[in-house]
Amino acid sequence: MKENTKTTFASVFEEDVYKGLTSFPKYLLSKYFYDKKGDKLFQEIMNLPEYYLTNCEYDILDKNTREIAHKFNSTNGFDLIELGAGDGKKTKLLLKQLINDNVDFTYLPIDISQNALDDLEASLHEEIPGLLVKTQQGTYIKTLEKLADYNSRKKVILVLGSNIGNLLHEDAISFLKQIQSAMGPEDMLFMGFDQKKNPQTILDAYNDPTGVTAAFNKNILHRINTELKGDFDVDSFLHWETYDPETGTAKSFLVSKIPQVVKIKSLDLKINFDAWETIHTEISQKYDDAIVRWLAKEANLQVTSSFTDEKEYYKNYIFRN
Ligand code: AVI
Repeated sequence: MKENTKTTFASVFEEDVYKGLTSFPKYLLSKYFYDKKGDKLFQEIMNLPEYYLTNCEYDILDKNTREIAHKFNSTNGFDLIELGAGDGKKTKLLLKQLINDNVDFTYLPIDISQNALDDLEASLHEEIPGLLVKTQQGTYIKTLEKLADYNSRKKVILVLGSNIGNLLHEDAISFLKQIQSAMGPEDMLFMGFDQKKNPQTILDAYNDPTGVTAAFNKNILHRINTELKGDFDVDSFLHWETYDPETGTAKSFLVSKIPQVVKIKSLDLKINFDAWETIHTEISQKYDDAIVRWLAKEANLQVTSSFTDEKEYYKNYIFRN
């Protein structure tokens, strides 16, 4: 097998894995956590007591449903567009309020997973009769391009779960800019940002004692084994989390406990690992008002209001043009 010479790839996944594992230091992209097993593990993470993000955001939406629904409403009705809708548990709080208030709106949940959308649509029909739903399957980027077409009436764009935290600031700004360019003067962006807090609380959220987060992180190696014919000995890697309270950046790593050589057949690649060498797999950025305002300014957006939970662990901000 040759080393580091491949230039043609059968898929973007192949290319990204090749690039990441032939770089120094090694890395893999966190978007590849999410195959069927990864989706399931992430659902489990969201139910962990240590993973406070989900409960905090649920509380924020639960305690402020009326006020938020009121801010979203407009005389000519609106389209509520959710990027990365998932199971919609938190959004249902808002949807129920809007239906109870007889508001004229259509819910457009967007997700990469058609399965997730089908399940969501079925549960919405059952739980919230009368709700107008138009699901859209696709990546954020592709769908954002389409968003500009929904120009007939006010758009409210929802991005929950602090998903933006998995992007470096530079990429977060590009993401916000893309949303901004699809927004008219009446439109709103409602987005969740996990906040800086006691570093131990953050470390615990990403390093649960039951090992679900470790399994989630290691799932990327299982994916390489099954999809790219790799031979990672997954148990010889350690899940490791760091948090830098100065930058607010939590980072996940997989650390090789032994010196080893891993082969990936589909990539015609052999990768050498020294003992304790790392693969960086994810960032989960934590924010404060100053960082959020800076990101907004860079993307030509303005923060017009925000909502937080009792402990101020998490915040949802409303942005406008
Ligand atoms: C999806 N995303 C916001 C999660 C996070 O908190 O960064 C993914 C995750 N990684 C480990 N635990 C949860």
